[in-house]
Amino acid sequence: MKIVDARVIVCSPGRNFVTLKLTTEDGLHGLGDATLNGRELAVAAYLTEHVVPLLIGRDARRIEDTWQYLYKGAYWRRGPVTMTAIAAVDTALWDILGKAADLPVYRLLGGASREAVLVYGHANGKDLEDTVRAVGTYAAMGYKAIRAQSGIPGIASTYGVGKGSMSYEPAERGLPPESVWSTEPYLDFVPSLFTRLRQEHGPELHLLHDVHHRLTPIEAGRPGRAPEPHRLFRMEDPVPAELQEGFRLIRRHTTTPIAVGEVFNSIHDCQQLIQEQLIDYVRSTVVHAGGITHLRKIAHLAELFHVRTGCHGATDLSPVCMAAALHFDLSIHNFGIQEYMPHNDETLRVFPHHYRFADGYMHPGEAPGLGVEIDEGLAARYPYQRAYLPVNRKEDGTMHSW
Ligand code: CS2
Ligand code: MG
Repeated sequence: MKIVDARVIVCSPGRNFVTLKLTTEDGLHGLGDATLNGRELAVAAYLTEHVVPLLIGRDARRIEDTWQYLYKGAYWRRGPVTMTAIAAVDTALWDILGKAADLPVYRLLGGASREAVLVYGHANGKDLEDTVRAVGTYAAMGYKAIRAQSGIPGIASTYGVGKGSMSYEPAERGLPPESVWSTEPYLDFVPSLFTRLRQEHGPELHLLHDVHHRLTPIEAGRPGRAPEPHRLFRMEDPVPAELQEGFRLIRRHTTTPIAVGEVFNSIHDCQQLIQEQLIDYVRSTVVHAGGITHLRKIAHLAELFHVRTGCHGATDLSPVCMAAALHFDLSIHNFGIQEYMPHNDETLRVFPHHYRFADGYMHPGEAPGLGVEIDEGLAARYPYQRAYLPVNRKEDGTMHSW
């Protein structure tokens, strides 16, 4: 089953997406997401210039061997651009294999370990009461798990707090906007948010919170410890994770479960975190961590150490990645939770898909392969537009995030 065509499709139906489409001699095709927020064209060029020529003529069924060939054969290993490119190839090959076998990908991965995938939605508010209302809106839509992010008195703009719509987009078109961060008002504010949320919404909802790498390990102990009586499902990205041993310090100060890893691209980024049981959820997902093949290895390592998965699922991950993540989530034993930020309508039209949400859970559907396609004609109507994530500085002008 030789690969005869490999094409990179870049489109921007509200935000930029890079998609790899592989076609085999039998006329089957598979899709892989290759979107790296704010650096999209680097991956597109890596694929077009350096990977596509290696794929033509290869047997599409040799998924593991192709992964190893692209990873080890390049000499230059790891890194977000490389691993996103490899992920796109890997995802497209699983899609093709599913179509060839006439089975949804989760069945190729060992079958369903659960009936459906628990997801969390993003409730954002400009201030505390607005956030309390937003959590209520998500609960009314059936979400069982909700991430609460709020504007903070004393901080002009807070990353991760949307601008009122259900599908806010963290990247902004043009050159990167800058925002200013101040730790003290944040630390003072966070405990009141969770006290108020439990008062209003009771004990049942799973409540999550994302710190977006803004703290040091000792600072992170406080927003972990203070809400302990309110049982946070988890605190995400308390600190940047280049220094994996830094999480030892957080562990000493709080029993709130810790999630990290949306920026990880390989098992080596989380090996120590997992083996020392310094985290509870690993957030890496298909598109940025080398595809389904590599993410399964991360999950299997994590399973040995009581760490569960919690795949990144923001809008910069295309519906192709979302579908792949749901097949992965449904199949692996140590699944924890899946992030879900619905895409805008244009994106959903460009990527027709079978996955669905109902009552707080998602399912990838039963279509062969991933169950997602790309409407190339429609995609061509949305050309690439430069966009960046905001840059964050401290009040004295120093770049933030250590
Ligand atoms: C966030 C994202 O979804 C999350 O948890 O941290 O908004 C993230 O910052 C973006 O996906 C980065 O591309
Ligand atoms: Mg996050």
